[in-house]
Amino acid sequence: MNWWENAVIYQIYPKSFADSNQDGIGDIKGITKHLDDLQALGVNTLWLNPIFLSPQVDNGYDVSDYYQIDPVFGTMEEVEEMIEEAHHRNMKVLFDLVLNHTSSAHPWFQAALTDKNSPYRDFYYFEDDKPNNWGSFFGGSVWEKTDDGSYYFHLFDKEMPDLNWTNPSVRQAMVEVAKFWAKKGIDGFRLDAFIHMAKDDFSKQGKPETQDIVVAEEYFANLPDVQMYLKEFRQALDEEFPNLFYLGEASSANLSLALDYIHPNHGECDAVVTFRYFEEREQVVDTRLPTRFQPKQLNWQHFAKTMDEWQEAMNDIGYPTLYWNNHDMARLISRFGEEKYESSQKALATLMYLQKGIPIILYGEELGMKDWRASDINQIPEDGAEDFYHQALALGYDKDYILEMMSHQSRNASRGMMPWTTQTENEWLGGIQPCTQSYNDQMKNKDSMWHFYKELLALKQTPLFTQGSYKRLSMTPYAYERQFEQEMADVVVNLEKTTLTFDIAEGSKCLLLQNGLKEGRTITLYPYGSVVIKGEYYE
Ligand code: TEU
Ligand code: CA
Repeated sequence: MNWWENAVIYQIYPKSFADSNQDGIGDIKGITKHLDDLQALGVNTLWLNPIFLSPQVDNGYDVSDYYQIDPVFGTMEEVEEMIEEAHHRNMKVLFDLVLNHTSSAHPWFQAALTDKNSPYRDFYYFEDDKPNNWGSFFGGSVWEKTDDGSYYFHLFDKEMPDLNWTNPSVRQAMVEVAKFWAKKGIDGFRLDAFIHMAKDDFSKQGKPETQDIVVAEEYFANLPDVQMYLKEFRQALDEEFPNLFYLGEASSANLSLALDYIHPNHGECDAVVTFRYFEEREQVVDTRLPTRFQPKQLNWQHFAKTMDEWQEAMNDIGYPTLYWNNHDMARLISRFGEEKYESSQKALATLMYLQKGIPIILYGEELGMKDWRASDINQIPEDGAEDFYHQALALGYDKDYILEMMSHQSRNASRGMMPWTTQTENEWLGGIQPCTQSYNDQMKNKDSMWHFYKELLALKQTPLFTQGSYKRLSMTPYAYERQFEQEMADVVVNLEKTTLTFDIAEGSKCLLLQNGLKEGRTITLYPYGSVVIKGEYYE
């Protein structure tokens, strides 16, 4: 069995996790200091968002040197110490590897930019004329004009030029980066935006009938060559580092592509993170305002159906990833069930993490952390934010109301400072972290979210809930069965506004009951109640 089949991953956004030197920004030493706390929670794998040298245009996803630690986070020695200390506690460490692009400050790009004959020119995509109308994920064209009149390609910010993976030297250079970190003891990589590594022919237009800029994903997401690059990348590492775990970020991959990416015979990723579970519905509060910064809600029916399809399809092949939150989306708890937020979060965690798959918990989720909130419009740098704000003010909305509404839709929504103590400083981000019960307070309270997560994760790490097969029992209530050898368990979660009752079989036992009541064999589940029942399996 591969070690990662039992992984319970904890995602750390380093800037917001723990600040050891009081400069207002989280750092490596802060992480090392809290390893015991994470071990006590029951997580066994850490994934850190990028910590490499970076101008921080996109919070570290713009790397200017893959071999150096950004001084804001600390030193190489501190990173080595963190890895060692994690390993002492039987915890694995995953780094975030940005393969698709570098920072424009990277020496490769600087060489490419200043000298057309430099061998690094071909590390990126340069064109004499603007070849198409493709749009960048961060707004505007993917093509940026340089001083000499040529254009270079960027899918994200203009300060994040895309690497040209058709160039063997690029592929080799990235293998070297991965080897360097594997030698430092890293246990695997989260492959950032890998689905974009291959691009289609630049002569194709987004929507041929228009000259408008179009985010034409069909030309730069999930193209077949992506799989070729992945295989080659992994093969180059496999011999020397056979136990590395590859967690691919495959945001827009559908189920069939995801199966391709993770199939054990393909030698690509071991698991992928898809964004497809979560379809959002707009909850427009005012039609006079653009929808971009207005509330969105999860489409539950879509979620329940999609999740079931992924669970079923991967049952015999591999492991889906299980998560509610990451740094690119608002925290679930601020999008759902806010009024009953404590019991709804417990119910949702039970539902999600006891399914088959690898849990990925975003730091602070175990404390019930809510979305960060801007206190000034200049803390929301997204395109169109200023306009929206002034339009809403002109319509008579209150400043705080507007900022709160907008914050949930900002890229920084889930990136607030971890509330270790009652003080939650947020210097790098500004704004405030709405006060959930702090870590310290939750330690003293046996009914706290933290204690609930600890219990849940302990359950998760038994073979029944890691290796067991999955079968959906019903969509409403959300109920499924896990089975492993002679053991089986049913997980039943009530997301309805009404109370449900049902009887459990003779001889079965209640492993976890939350927001419900057991009288004899009858279980009553209140809204957002959940129960885990363990029985024996008979064929
Ligand atoms: O995000 C990538 C990402 O979500 C896109 O690739 C996605 O496929 C696209 O928006 C289409 O839906 C990662 C990081 O998680 C994010 O924080 C970075 O900003 C980004 O890559 C660039 O490195
Ligand atoms: Ca610091």
